[in-house]
Amino acid sequence: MGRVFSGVQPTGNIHLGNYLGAIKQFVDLQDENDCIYCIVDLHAITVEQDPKELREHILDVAALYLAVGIDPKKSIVFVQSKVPQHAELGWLLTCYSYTGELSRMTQFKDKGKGRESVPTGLFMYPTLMAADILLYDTEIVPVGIDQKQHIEITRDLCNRINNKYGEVFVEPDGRFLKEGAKIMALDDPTKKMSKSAANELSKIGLLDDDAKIKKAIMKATTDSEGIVKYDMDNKPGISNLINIYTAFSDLSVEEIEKKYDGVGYGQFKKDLVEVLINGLKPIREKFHEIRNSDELISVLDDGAKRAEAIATEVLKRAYNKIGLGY
Ligand code: AQP
Repeated sequence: MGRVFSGVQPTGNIHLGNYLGAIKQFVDLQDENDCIYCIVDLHAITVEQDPKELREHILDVAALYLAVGIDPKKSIVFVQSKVPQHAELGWLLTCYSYTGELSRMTQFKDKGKGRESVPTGLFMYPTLMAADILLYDTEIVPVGIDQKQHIEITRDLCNRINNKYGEVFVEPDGRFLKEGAKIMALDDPTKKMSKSAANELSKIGLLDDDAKIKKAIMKATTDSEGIVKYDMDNKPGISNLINIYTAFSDLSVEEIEKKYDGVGYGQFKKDLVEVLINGLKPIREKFHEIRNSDELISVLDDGAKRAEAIATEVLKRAYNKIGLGY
């Protein structure tokens, strides 16, 4: 049994990458561990957000957490901005971080690309993420492989402070799924699937309707070979689709290759559409049941209370060791 923490930004329709890379693990971990799952709205404002949409997206992510199977009786589910200790510890960690290491973060470089000046919040994203994790004495952080660098800087900050002041924080570790952990954009399989991508057909949201799922898969970029074979380096498009197929069916990669040997991409894609529609339908139905219920708000209120109780103790420990306050 270990302490698990992770979060998702309420920045849009949660897609297959968020689900298969991260959220599916959240559900798997909750029976054996002490899990805390957050909707990280303070992270969302590192890029521009419409206030009304942001509020909607916060509740959407919360409802999706429950719809995919996170059980609030087993796990704490809450919204980051409801627990002020995240921002407090974020500031503290900022004081122990260096501009050099923060400027090497690929997410910062990607999101700031081509801009003369970027919001400071985008630059300090990793120290707030480190605070989210360290605030709960977290041992395991289930995230997509794209977050590896952020986990490393969290560990560095943890060790830097522990080496200076004694045992302040628990050192966390990332939990990444190996095979197929990163789901790529459907229109360009060299880029990761992303909520903020402009092309709607680059992604499939867990709440997308059947017609959109069909259109995105049928138009997904593959190659001209027509051979259903897993080879991420040379055939990233079809390999990405195989990853999605295997995650939503009982078939292994080898079984899928065998099933479509000599058949071509057309039938493969048609079957994948069916597999996805069947896999996402129950999630969508559950989501609509929960989304506007009072139950959702009471789960979040209760989660924030339970999270704050833990966060208060850890922050107090950090302040005492560092000599803050009196
Ligand atoms: N394409 C992906 N494949 C696998 N895992 C992914 N994750 C994101 N994209 C993929 C994982 O989903 C979790 C939640 O992500 P997030 O919302 O905190 O931020 P993100 O990584 O920045 O996700 P997006 O979709 O790309 O959002 P935007 O466009 O808003 O920045 C994380 O564990 C992440 O690893």
